[in-house]
Amino acid sequence: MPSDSTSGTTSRPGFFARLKDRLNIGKDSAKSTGSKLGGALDWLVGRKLDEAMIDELETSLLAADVGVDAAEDIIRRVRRKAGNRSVASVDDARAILRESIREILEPRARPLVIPDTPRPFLILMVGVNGSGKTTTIGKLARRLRDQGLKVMLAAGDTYRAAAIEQLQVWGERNNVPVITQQAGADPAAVIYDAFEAARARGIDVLLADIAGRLQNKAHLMQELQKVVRIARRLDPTAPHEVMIVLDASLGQNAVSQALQFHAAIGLTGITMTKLDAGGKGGVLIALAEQLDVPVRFIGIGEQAADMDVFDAGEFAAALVGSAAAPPDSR
Ligand SMILES: Nc1nc2c(ncn2[C@@H]2O[C@H](COP(=O)(O)OP(=O)(O)OP(=O)(O)O)[C@@H](O)[C@H]2O)c(=O)[nH]1
Ligand SMILES: [Mg+2]
Repeated sequence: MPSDSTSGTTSRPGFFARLKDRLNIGKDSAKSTGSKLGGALDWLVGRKLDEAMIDELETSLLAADVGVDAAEDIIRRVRRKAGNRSVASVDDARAILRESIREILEPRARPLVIPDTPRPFLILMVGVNGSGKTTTIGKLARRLRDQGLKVMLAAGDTYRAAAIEQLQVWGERNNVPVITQQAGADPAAVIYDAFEAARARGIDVLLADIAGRLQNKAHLMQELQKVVRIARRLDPTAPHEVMIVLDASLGQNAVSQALQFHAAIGLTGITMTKLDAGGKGGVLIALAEQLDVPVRFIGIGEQAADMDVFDAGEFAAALVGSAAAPPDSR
């Protein structure tokens, strides 16, 4: 039975190659500038780092959604690595940048591990509307099921009837049960009932979908807090994972969303979606810099296979447009 997908290893070797393509910063675009981080490094070659180069690097980092604080951190690291020597080649420049980025991301690359207890292991999926929560639940359900775990879904987004149907489609597609109530039902009650059903049926992992949009943000946060409170009546250690789903194409807004949800309910994991759809990727570096919450998965499309475990080295390489191997092993 495959058991790698909650471990640190990437199950599909081609995944990060596809990410690189979709971030559109591969070799072919090496001459372009702007968000194409790797392509902005040609000017470094054969020169020592000077202030004009640092300015240019900072501009390309900001264009890739890295954010001011993280850009400064990267530049500090690049300065330290480049030192006083001149940069030998584009590969050398990329390796320096890639390593600087990897160092920042590495502490956040902690995969989701489902331990043997408690059961059911409750995962709450949170985030603003349209970020990809329901899709991520579908992808994760398939992944966990493929590991041999018994999975159940709870349709806690009762705000729209279509949200319940969307979850049912994912359930049918992956052959996992979905607990629903009618639209307008209390989400905390849906999740409470689903938790009891999951316990009775010997389910390993219960994935709970929750609305991303309510009358206002305060109301949304109150609803989430209520869900947590009610779940704890059945298991004081629940929820066992509070995963925020963030749309990478929102850039720095994704970071402020994460900070707000973290302050309101306490996050234990992050999934970043839509890195294929306008998300520039640098936002993950800004997140890593500002929030000590593990990045679990990244999404590069709408299908079940379009999600994989986050890997700091592979991601940094895709972002910079270089091979992931260390320079001395090439
Ligand atoms: N391109 C791309 N599209 C994605 C990705 N993840 C989700 N989507 C699409 O984004 C749209 C919104 O996804 P949902 O999963 O419905 O988002 P949600 O957070 O559940 O939204 P609400 O239920 O409205 O709060 C859908 O059309 C998904 O197919 C991704 O990684 N890449
Ligand atoms: Mg949804």
